[in-house]
Amino acid sequence: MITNTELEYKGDLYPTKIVSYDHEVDSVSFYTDNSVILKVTVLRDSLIRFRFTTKGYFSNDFSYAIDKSHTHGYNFLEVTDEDEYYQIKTSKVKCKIQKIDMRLSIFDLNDCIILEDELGFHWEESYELGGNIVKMSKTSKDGECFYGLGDKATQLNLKGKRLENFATDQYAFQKDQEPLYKVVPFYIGLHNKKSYGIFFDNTFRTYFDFCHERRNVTSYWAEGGEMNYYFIYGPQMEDVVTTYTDLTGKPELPPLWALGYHQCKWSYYPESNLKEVAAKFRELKIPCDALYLDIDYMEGFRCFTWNKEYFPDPKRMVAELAEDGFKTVVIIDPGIKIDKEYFVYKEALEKDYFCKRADGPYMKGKVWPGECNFPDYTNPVVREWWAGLFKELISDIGVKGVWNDMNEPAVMEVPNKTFPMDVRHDYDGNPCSHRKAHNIYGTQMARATYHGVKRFAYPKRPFVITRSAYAGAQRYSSSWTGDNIATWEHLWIANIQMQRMSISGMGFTGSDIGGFAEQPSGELYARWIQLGVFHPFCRTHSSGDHGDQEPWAFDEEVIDITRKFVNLRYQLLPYLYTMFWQYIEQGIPMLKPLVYFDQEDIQTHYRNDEFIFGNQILVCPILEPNALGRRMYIPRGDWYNYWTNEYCKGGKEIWIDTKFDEIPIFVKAGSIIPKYPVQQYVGELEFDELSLDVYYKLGKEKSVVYEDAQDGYDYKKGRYSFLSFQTNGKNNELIVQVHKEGKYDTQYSKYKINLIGLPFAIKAIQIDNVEFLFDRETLKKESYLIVDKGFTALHIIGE
Ligand code: MIG
Repeated sequence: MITNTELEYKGDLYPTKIVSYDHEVDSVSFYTDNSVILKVTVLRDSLIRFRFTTKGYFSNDFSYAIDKSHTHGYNFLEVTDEDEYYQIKTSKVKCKIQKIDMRLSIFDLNDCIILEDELGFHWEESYELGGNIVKMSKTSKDGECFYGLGDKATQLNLKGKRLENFATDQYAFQKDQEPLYKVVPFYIGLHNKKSYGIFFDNTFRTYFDFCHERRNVTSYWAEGGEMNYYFIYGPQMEDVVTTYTDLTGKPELPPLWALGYHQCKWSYYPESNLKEVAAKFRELKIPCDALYLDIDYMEGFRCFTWNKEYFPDPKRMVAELAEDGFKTVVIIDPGIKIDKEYFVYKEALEKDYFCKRADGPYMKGKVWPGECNFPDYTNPVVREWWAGLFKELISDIGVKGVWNDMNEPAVMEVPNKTFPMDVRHDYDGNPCSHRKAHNIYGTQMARATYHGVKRFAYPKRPFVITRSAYAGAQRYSSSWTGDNIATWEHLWIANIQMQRMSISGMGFTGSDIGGFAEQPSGELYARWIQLGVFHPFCRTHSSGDHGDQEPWAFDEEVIDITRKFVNLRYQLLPYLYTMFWQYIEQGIPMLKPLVYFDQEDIQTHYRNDEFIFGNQILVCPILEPNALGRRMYIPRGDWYNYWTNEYCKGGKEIWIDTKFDEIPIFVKAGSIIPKYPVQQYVGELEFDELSLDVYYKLGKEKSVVYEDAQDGYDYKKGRYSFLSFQTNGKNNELIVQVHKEGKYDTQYSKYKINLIGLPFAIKAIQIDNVEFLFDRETLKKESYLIVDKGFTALHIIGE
């Protein structure tokens, strides 16, 4: 482990003078006389890879994180040899590499400095283990802020922090605790109103220091592997995040039910208990789409088996739940019980699929089933075998989703909580020790699980959730933030973690609502549900050992609040689904911290609590007990209070009163928010109207609505419906224009248009230039219109 003095370490080595370079297509390589090579690859005008070796040659280029289908190609590339430096210029940036010491700096085309080496690349040789500890330091600019890095339990702006990336089962983690379950070595820097990103694609244990050790220095280093990082230029944070997400990949659309409300506990058993939970949801009319089986459903915690005493006929049970609209999701852990009678163990042993120690014996560790061996998911043959194991669960029994836990990997009763570092891994044909494979083990497990579930769920879409993840895991799986605690502080943490995951490419994430460890008060649970319905993944989960955490474990008021907010989530499903579609298509984060929303407003740089849900809804949770309201920052622009429809001008901090059954929610003026009727589960109702909440604004605004069959793959063949709306508000007129794309015909035939904030009384309405007859009195009272969906222009004309 490296301590505070890493940058001053006397034994550090540095590149010497550059003695030659060559340029081949998109790559320029620079050679020093001490065998360092820097290979600069221009993937896009604003995406440049920097890869260093100290050996005089590069080892095989392999990454689990990079999505092979990411788009690359640049418009312009020019390499020039100046007196003191080489310059690589694209249509977005200039990169200068100093001849004397290989230090580099990057400028935009107006010569504004974006990123600059301090010591730059340096390294420490590691005699014991071989290879290098690779290090990088950059100077930090005045007022520079830092964001990203996945699920860190600390302030959104990482300035002043040192963070560690080493996937760890961190039960009941605390604020600022490091490291946690996931590893996303990607950060965003922001200074002079310009954003850039750094993705340090190195799976060894990594550290990031954002002006913690030294005020003007940002550094990052790894305990092994290569100094291999990608620089992404913005200048908008959106450009950085979407480019990063494109590079490391996007998921496919989840089935819509996966965006519903999920209920989990450790554990629901036996069958009658699970059925009671299901019945209670329907009785109380709290929508719910998925129920989870934690480890007790298995026979002695053996994966792919069932405890027949608790669940005598899983297939029948799963089918009965399905009839009532519930999908069943089951947990699967990586530890395979050492048991000669157990088919999974026998097969893996026979085929030699388990991880081995350096000297040959299988890696043995204790987890829930007792002594276990662990499949080497970094071996493609093992992944294929693992995928095949899901046949019975998915095809025969009808389970709809799989939950991968303990895949950091977690091992019990050992001080480092995981495998010893000498364990060997295939690493897809690049054999290595656990030092290198540790951080991606969980992702490779989730990947294998995803392929299995997908294969057997076909033609439906798979659903997978994982606890551990490395950058790129979003291609395969959703995730949750692990074992949090039922405290107000953890509600604060969850809010930030989800925003951070969202801008770190891994948007389909949620926290254990109410807290996993310990018992939430009704008030805390209510406040958590009020936030949780705005997280892409929305699940209540608890350890179950200190009382119940279903909504009805609390009093009537909390039950009503839960229903009200889960109902709201179900109404907003088309909005949420559209967010998801923008995420999978364009890499746009589903949750946007205020700094992402408006980086030019420095008021946003240190905000933590408020965020934008999708593009148009501003949400701010209540994070304290007994709150009668709170202070919050309304970002620049025009907003409406969701509850009162009152107009609110942004760009200021305000106090807002709230009731216990509300949290501050604002809608951007000009928006059109689509809503479905409340359903108890996705697909319960057939309905003939899509509600459109139209918020008047003086001027123009765009809104979009993506829909499809809600499951299956027809959307990839063009069977989707994409509506783009443009609102244009004038002093005495509101125009709504619609453009439709796609071959999917939605089930409804009408829009119910709710007019909000009109500054005038309506005199006339025209649809596609034809006078539309309406009942003045009802319109005045209800302020909505029912209109056939086929129109292209709606004119609302004032008195
Ligand atoms: O050692 O499966 O984070 O969600 O309920 C605990 C039991 C193992 C940890 C997971 C949690 C799950 C629990 N698991």
